[in-house]
Amino acid sequence: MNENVIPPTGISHKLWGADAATRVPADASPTRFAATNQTRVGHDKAQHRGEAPRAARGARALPTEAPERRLLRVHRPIQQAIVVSAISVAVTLGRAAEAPPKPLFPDVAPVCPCESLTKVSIPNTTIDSAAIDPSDGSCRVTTTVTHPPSGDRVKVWIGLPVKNWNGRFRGNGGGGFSGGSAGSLRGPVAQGFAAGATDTGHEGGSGSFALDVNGRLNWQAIIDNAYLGIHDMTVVGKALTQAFYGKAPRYSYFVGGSSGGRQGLMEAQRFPEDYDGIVSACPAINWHRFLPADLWPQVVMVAAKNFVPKAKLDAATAAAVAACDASDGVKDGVIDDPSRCDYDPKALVGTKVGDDTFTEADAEVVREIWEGPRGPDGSFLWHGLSRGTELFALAGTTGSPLTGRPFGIPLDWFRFFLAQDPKWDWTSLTPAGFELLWKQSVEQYGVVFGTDNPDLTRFRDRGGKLIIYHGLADQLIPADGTIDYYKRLQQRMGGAGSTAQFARLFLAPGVDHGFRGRGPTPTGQFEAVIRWVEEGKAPDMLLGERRDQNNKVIGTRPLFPYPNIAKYKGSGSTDEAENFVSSLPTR
Ligand SMILES: [Ca+2]
Repeated sequence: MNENVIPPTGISHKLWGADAATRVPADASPTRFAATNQTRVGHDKAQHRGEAPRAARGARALPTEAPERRLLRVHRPIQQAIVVSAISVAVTLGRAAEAPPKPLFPDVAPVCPCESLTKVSIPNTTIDSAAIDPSDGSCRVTTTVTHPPSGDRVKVWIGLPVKNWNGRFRGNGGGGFSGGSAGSLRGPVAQGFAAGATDTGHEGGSGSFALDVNGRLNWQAIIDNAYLGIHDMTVVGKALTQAFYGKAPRYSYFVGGSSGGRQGLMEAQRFPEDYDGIVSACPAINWHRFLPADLWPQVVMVAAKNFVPKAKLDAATAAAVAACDASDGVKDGVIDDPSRCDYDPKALVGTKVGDDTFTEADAEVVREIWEGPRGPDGSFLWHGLSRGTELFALAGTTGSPLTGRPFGIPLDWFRFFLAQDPKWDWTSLTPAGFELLWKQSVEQYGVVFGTDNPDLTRFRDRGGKLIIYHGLADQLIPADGTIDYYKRLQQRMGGAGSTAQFARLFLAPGVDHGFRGRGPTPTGQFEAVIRWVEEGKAPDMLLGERRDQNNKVIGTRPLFPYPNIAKYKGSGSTDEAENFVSSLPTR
């Protein structure tokens, strides 16, 4: 990572990073775009080695699940220096009781020594090394892919189990600007998958790769990161799998969250032959729109000359939850459907927040953050953060007197992709200037980075299956953008029924970008997509779990395919899934 381009804000670029830890509950769970609250300081050497950050390493985990769990890490309002970060998704392979997927080929064994894979010929690809990893006995291959005449270098890491290959390939996604990490292979390889990951052409999580040494846009690097690197990884991974076992993988899966979720959907849209099943968590789709929108809270505070402290933001979130919690029939600290909550922050004006008093100006800032980016004429640009969602990740502040501290990834987007000036001063941004740059983002990068094409005809026609899931209290990527995309998918692919034959969306109330929070965290997504692909059994429900600090399950709730919601039957514990039924929301 080029330290010179780290924003002075202290915000970690690892945010959506592949290396970011996923803190998935002990034996369950999902993939995510990890949001780690990390400072630059805490962002230790282990991450550069592709390992989980310190906090994640301390988490309890089954050996085979550890890397999966690392994936996600959710933002937790902690101290100031905290930044929400990453998002690397990983779908966990499941609870302790659930065995790894059964082998598809009996008695399969490598047909050549690991080291001999250096002789495999793949177009435009150099095999840098192939050797047994002493830590787990798997065959690890590192390769570099290029795209002549460009001199780009896309690093690809492949892990191949020497014993007990299950006959499948699994591609693993990254987070933020990071394409992925070698460390993400460990869990899937332990589960018997041939697995791949890639740096998508640049190291680290900074967006500085967008500019070449002359300060001009480096389109090859941008394209490698936006879509080509993941496809390269997939091609190389399948070729090496074939060479090592003498058989192609029977099925291939992609798992990712946040940027990884975007990568999964990108594959379905651009390279539908690559994967049979895709699990896409809190996907960073609509990248060209939501990412610049992530700077909006700072633009609002600058324009208002009113940087709102975290305590007031938290007070507004808590007040919204208190006002709207019970409207879904269960008072549990979770707003099941934030779109039905219209709590007005003006109700807080005059109340004490610590030694401070909530003002009209504070209420207006919160209102504009909830509303989302608007042009100076009031025109809709993008969705805002939902009521009940933690606001500090994007409306971060620091210092005394308070000043804004933007989230690093959107800041990099403005600096390197839009203003194309590493020294660009975000504090100079007016609402009118914001609209201009937002529109530039849409026009200049929509086709490359947007990943919002709803035409999945080719993916569907070859039997592809897709599970998307998103937390409704996502503090970095509003779930409304994913809902928009899914609705467009339904329209394009023949309606709700036809779409549900191959693509389903599950929304998780009250959970954030790291799949933490008061709400139920989805579990079993990866098993579900495998079952869907290989046995034709579509997932009618994902089990959501809530865990305490000791990782003990303290509540379960069913999650049904969108637009269905879980409705309380009216009797029995609201912490038990069996007391909820699938229902269509009434409006
Ligand atoms: Ca509730």
